[in-house]
Amino acid sequence: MSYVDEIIQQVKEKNPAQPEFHQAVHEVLESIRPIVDANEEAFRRDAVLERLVNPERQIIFRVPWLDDEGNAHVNTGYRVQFNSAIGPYKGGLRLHPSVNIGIIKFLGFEQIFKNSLTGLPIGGGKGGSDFDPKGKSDREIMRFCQSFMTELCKYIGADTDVPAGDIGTGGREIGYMFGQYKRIRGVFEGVLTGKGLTYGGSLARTEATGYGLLYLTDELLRTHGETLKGKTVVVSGAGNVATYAIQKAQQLGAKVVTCSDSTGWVYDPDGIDVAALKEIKEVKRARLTEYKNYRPNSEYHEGKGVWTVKCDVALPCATQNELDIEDAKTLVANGVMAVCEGANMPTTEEATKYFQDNKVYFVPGKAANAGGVATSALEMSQNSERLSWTFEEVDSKLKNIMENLFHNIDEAAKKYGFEGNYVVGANLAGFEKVLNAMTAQGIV
Ligand code: NDP
Ligand code: 2IT
Repeated sequence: MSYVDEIIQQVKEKNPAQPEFHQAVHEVLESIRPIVDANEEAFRRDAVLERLVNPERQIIFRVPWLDDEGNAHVNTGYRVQFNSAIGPYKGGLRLHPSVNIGIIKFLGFEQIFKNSLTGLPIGGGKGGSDFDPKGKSDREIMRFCQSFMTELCKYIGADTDVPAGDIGTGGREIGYMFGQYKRIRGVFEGVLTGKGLTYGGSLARTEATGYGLLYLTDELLRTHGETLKGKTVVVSGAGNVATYAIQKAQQLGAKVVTCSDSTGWVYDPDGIDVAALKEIKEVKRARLTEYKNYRPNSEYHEGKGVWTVKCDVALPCATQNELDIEDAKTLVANGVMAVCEGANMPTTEEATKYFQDNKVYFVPGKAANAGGVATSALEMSQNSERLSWTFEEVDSKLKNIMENLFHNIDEAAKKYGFEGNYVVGANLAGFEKVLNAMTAQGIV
């Protein structure tokens, strides 16, 4: 059995009931076969793949907190410090009832290669909790965040591990966590990114993942002689990534006709009203059912359905495996030209292959959504030099990073004989740098 196949099997055996982690490992290891096969003996001797798929450290802890009635609740907290070959661990914190160790490991594993692709010095990590922020009061959120950080603060720091936001963790949660870190550790340092602007946050970090996704999508289309102007775009999600993806797509001349949350989806034939979306989601923290009150011409549907809408470009920006083979078939039948992932692993492996077989340009999340973490790294730089850059400065750096990133994965795909396969290109380019750093640092 080849080394790659052996490790894929080993990961499944040693990590049972972690299907998302298996999926992420499978996709990456399949892609890097050309490098592994060419170096099989040396890689086996140095256990390169075993070291790649086993996190450096996994921290699991109890998070007790009190609700507004004084009742105690217990959630589980996680931080997986996956790989620090190229820099301090970096990656978000997810707060969602579906969180478990397998989900955090899949996200942490993806983060290694994503962070490598940004070209910035950040290693891979991820964390979170099975806490459900929905329906909680502001004080309950604060008490949860404080309890979570009371334990997590022992393991993180500006030069060791720098968490940030992800699903369920936005500016409010980062603020409460930062306050508790500072209080316990007694240091004001850039230990988290996505901070508020009055205490070390970076301009454009809030917008960065969505904007970056569109800078990359625009560059992809231009490379193929197209632009976003006049294109119909379908977006899923209604959170941080989706909101700013919609905004930038509109600025670039596209018409975005959908968004969604976990209960339903909106079709707005006149184009999504971003101001209304922000008010519903960021201010009222309400459901998308409210959207119709702002836009009487729009439709609200229960359940899943954005992928049934005819479009040129599809941008999944909600969660993992939200776009399956049936969705892919519908999108292809409706003439989709490009699919770029704003979320992490939103497309199943079967659906991904279907897009590629049908000549749809497909860019995986670890490349397409890297603008968020890249801008987090820019926030770290600003914190280190105790300066703040202007919005334009950060935004232009972000644009540059995304354009370079796209050409790097395009080149890597060509170099190894997989022209146009951006999944393979992203995994190979991301892996090359991590491998180089791991090799130079010895067996650690
Ligand atoms: P938010 O919490 O701001 O928004 C998430 C959105 O996705 C919400 O509309 C939510 O609906 C929906 N959603 C979440 N889980 C599910 C589910 N299980 N089924 C259906 N819908 C769901 O998160 P973000 O926008 O920050 O993150 C979205 C995706 O982007 C995630 O995959 C994240 O890992 C990825 N990402 C985020 C980055 C960032 O900087 N924030 C950077 C790179 C990637 P509801 O409100 O009803 O739950
Ligand atoms: O998935 C991701 O890249 C994020 N949630 C952002 C991580 C970060 O450290 O900004």
